[in-house]
Amino acid sequence: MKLVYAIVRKDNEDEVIEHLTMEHFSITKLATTGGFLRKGNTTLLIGTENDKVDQVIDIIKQECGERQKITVNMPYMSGTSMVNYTTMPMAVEVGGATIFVVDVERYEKI
Ligand code: 2BA
Repeated sequence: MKLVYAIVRKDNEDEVIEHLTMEHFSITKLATTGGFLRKGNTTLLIGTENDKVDQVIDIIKQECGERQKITVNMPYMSGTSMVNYTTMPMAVEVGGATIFVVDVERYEKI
């Protein structure tokens, strides 16, 4: 058995959850925040048999779309004599999903 952690954009969560549910996968949805952009994203936990992991990843790929570059204004501190916060435009890739697959040592429903 495997546990799939999929970090997806909020924009895509409904489609991913709907598609996975239709294919009879069980999901737990967590509201999470990306450490870099400090924006809300969604982490899905999907426990499944080893031979179904590829199907889960295919569904996530279908529903999350391509990665694309966006420009964000990142705050940074400039100046030495006094604290002066300003912003700096930076290209960041968003879209798609970040997926971790881990082994499940034990699985029980009590
Ligand atoms: P965030 O941490 O908010 O990152 C958003 C996007 O910013 C990332 O997209 C990446 O393109 C860029 N980015 C992240 N850290 C960066 C850095 N130190 N320098 C420059 N650019 C950086 P994704 O890679 O698609 O990640 C989307 C979200 O997935 C992340 O949101 C984070 O919540 C999670 N994530 C990605 N990789 C992870 C990892 N190795 N471990 C844990 N969570 C991860």
